[in-house]
Amino acid sequence: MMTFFSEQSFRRQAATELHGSTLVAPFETPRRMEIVLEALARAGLEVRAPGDYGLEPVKAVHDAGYIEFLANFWPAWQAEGRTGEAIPSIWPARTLRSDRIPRSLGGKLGYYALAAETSLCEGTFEAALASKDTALAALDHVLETNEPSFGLCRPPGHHAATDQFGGYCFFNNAAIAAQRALDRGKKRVAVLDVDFHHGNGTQQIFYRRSDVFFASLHGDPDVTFPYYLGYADEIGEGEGEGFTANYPMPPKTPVSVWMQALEKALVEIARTECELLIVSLGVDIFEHDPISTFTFTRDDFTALGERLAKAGLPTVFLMEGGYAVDDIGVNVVSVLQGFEARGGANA
Ligand code: Q9C
Ligand code: ZN
Repeated sequence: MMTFFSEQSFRRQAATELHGSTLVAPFETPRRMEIVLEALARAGLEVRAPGDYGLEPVKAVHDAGYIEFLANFWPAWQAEGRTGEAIPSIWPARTLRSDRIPRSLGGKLGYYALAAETSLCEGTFEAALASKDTALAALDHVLETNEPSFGLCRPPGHHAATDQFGGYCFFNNAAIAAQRALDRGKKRVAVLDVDFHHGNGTQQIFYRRSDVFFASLHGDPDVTFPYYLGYADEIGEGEGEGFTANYPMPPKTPVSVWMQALEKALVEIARTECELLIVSLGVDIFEHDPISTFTFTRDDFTALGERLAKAGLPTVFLMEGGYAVDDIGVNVVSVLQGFEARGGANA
């Protein structure tokens, strides 16, 4: 399987994450990438650098003001003499107005954020660009060869909405890749999100559309981030009704139960006649993940890859979460090797 990664992903080196009542070193650390790269090398998988796809594919999914905000924030913040990382502390919450975008950077920060754990710092925009380029290169490889691919995206993307960052995400890599697949002639694309957290951003971006089917298996938002989206009764709206499917599950859900939900999602993907599968591959469903509560073992990741291969679709895997740093490489490679072992995509 061909894999893609950009060294520019290392340019985000945030020092802080607001975790409970304290600032901690971010769970989403660049070290994650080193561990995955080592595992890819051990598995003999080739890693290529993506080309520069520019901002057009980003504009096809995200709001222009939001992109500009991310592009300009850090220089503007520094020009105000502020040296620390930026953390939002007020939002246009339910009882406030959201039809005005404040001129103040602090005001903009809350307007464009959906959570407070994700600090803005130097290099964040550059890393986010590299991450979407990685996704796009992985997509193009599948479109051009019909063989599967893996985009080692960092930062992750699935929490990023049309005009909001958060949950360690800035640009929605899976959505950007899905949109490009449509623009390059696919009639309908499936995004299957197996990250522990609900893919709220991907869902929001395509909620009223029928050309992308979105399915997410995740920790029940009643007790898990992002809390305010990902319930089973969210099935899409208007044209998009029937093109979103959510499978929330409680803490400690047995893998056998998770696999039954996967079967249901795959039935929907077949029903909706999707021509391409984009897997939002979060390995934070691992039993020892420090911020998650599912129970996957290494062998379960292999079984997941094997099962996805049986879907028989051209497939792009894109990295999302996974914070058990020492195990992230083995877990990712297990999925990819399971997929390949079953002749995934084009045996
Ligand atoms: N401070 C992804 O997996 N909050 N994002 C968790 C730890 C945010 C996860 C609590 C979790 C975001 C891509
Ligand atoms: Zn996650």
